[in-house]
Amino acid sequence: MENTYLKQQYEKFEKLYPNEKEYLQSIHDVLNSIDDIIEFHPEYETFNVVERLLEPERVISFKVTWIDDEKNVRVNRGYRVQHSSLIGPYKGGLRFHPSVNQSVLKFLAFDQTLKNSLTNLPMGGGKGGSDFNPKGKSDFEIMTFCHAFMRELFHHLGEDVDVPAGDIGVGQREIGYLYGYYKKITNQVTSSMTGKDSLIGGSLVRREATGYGLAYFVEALLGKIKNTTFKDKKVIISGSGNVALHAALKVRELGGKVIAMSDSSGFIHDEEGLDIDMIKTIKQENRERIKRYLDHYENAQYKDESSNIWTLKADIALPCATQNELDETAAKHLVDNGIMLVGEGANMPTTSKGKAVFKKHDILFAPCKAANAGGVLVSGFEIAQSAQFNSWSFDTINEKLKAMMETIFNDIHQTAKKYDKDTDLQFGVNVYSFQKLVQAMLEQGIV
Ligand code: NDP
Ligand code: 2IT
Repeated sequence: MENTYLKQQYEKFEKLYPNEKEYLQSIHDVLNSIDDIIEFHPEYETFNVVERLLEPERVISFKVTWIDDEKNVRVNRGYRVQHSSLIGPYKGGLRFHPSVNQSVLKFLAFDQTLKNSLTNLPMGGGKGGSDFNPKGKSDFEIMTFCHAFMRELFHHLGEDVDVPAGDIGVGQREIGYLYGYYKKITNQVTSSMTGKDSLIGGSLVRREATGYGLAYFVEALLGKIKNTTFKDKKVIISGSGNVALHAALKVRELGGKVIAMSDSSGFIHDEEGLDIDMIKTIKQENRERIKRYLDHYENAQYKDESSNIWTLKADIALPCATQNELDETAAKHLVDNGIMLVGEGANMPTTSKGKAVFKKHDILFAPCKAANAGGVLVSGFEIAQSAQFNSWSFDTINEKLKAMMETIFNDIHQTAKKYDKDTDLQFGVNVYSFQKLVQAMLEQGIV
């Protein structure tokens, strides 16, 4: 970063939030891109847009008290970061994972604000969650916790205020419990949460949207830049949750071969291609470890260390588990093994040094804010359908999703080209979304 104003701002945030390393990482990533265009925009400093955009509008933290199956009284921390309402109500998922803290949620909320601006729907950005660990909890405990969490969070929600959805550890089951309780205590049936089952007012394709959207984005990138497709490409996908599974299903449909997938304990590998339906049954329906795949396929291999998935040889890598899961060493392994493209399904899965390796070696890179925007896009469709008192068909939504992922690709690619950055989509996504938000900010004066 060269620009003095940007450097001062970054240093200010470093001093203010020295322990929030994920948040600092995500803002550094964006400021680095803005550094290349700020000379054309003196108004950024005049109106101090950087500090105004980086600082969340509101950070809410609360205590969640609940009772487990053994009648122990348990306490967890709950949060909602309402980052920006510049272009609409706060919108973004809830994460239940022991690693959740304010830094993680601030980075996620900041990135969500930029991501949501790509969708052309009126959605601001937010993120929330808890350090509650859903692993090993009974269904009753999950429901009890969701109710206790919502007992605090409901004060801050509303269809025109803040509309949460799912993220790690929060899927359709948890959204059902959260939404049911919200409805009970507010006596309102509104689109105050997305990701619901279609039976209770949710949208078709929301479950599939992030993974499918990632595959559509990568397919657009492959076609436009390399004149090729997923067909016959070997693909590694980390994670085996909502995003990873639906990415795998769509990659398979598009003719690619998924040779490895993981969970937080380890990864499975089969050069002949994995049975994605079996993984779905194991992980989604039975909520078991991915290792159980070996019970059904003796020829597959299982290794304990999930990060070693990146030592495999493949054409395409899709990190779909969590932040900073793909570091410099992993990136070097992928490059040495001839990787052609990396597409980020998770939020910030590649470390800054990992990204630098891919850039140095001209590896095609689909950055998360764009590549995983399909989930929140279909959340936006869910809000639209509720407002219309209507529901759209699977095919209609799927086609809209595909078309919008292609539009997002074009928008950020054009931005990169405009500034002679060729295929640097990391630059393209940061600059495109930042400029949009600054415009929205300046429209509204100093508020
Ligand atoms: P899920 O909870 O459904 O799945 C998460 C997967 O990642 C699981 O396989 C889990 O393994 C693995 N995982 C989680 N934490 C770690 C860790 N610390 N180390 C290794 N593996 C880990 O979550 P989603 O699929 O919804 O989310 C995955 C990523 O995609 C996240 O970064 C999320 O923010 C992002 N995302 C999600 C969207 C959505 O609509 N759901 C939208 C856009 C982005 P295990 O089973 O062992 O826990
Ligand atoms: O990171 C994300 O985009 C999500 N977890 C989905 C957010 C949403 O509101 O659907």
